[in-house]
Amino acid sequence: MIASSSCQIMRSLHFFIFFSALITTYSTSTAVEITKGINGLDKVILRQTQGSGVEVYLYGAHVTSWKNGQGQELLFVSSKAIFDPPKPIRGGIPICFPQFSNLGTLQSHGFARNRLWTVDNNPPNVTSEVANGVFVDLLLKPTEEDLKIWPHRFEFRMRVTLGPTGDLMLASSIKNTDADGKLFTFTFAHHTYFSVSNISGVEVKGLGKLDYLDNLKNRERATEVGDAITIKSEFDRVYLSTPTEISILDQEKKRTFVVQKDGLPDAVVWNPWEAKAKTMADFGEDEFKYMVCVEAAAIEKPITLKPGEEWKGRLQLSTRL
Ligand code: TA6
Repeated sequence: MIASSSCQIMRSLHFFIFFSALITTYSTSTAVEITKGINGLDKVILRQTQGSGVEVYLYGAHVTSWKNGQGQELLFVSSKAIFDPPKPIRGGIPICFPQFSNLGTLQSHGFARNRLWTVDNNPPNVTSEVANGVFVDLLLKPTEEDLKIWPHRFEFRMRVTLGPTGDLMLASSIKNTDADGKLFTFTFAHHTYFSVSNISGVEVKGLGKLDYLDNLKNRERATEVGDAITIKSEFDRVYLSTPTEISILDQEKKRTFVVQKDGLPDAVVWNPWEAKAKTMADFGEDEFKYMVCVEAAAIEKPITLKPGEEWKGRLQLSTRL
């Protein structure tokens, strides 16, 4: 669709009005700001009065920073991360869609993480899901190029909300907007990289006694024997049908991350450890000690949407001492 110049002017005027209104509304206590990040890539910064903050790049709708009220960074981003499309950003919260890992014909983890999303300046509802929450809506629709590799029309809307106490919420809605009656099927993950003091002092809780697929053994199915998971070597497992709450204990910092999820039945736990870390150009050799991925996901049972149907998924991250 070729937009006329007056229509483009109107749209950017809308864009400007929406953003200045947003900044004005929130400038006293909380803030939403769009600015330039690394390599000039656009990013949105959300701030709360008590000092917490979130940064999300339009490139990949990729959250790259989540800070608590003391300004401490809670997410891991590699010192070697590349902010240069089409390379995905190593760290933060990449979105794996419409394919997790190599579960299909697309590139690893699909294409949503290396596409440019737009800010939705007419969000369906302007009420935050939490009182005094500050949010931004990001939108992804397939380009003609995308349709060549994945011939399905969809609308992916993700609302990034920072709550008044610093909780981070990612609410996703994916609609099948195909006019020709074609259904589609996808797998999904929020590939969250948590920043930890030292992996040797980390415990992941809530996945005990569950079945999992071991990605290091050709997705062989097995059952978790322990209650709390500790990681002492390369680790890459998809835990199936997990509880809606998982926690990650960082003993050294005496900090617990709480992962709450809806519509995302599975959870991936990943750490590349030493040898694999050395093979990753955008990852520091010893950085495996300072991160753990715990990924809210829908993998075992792919999601199928008929035209007009919508899937919703929700991730809420918080910390407790
Ligand atoms: O989520 C775990 C995983 O699928 C691992 O197998 C590993 O490949 C990791 O994701 C990173 O994938 P990436 O494509 O970002 O290098």
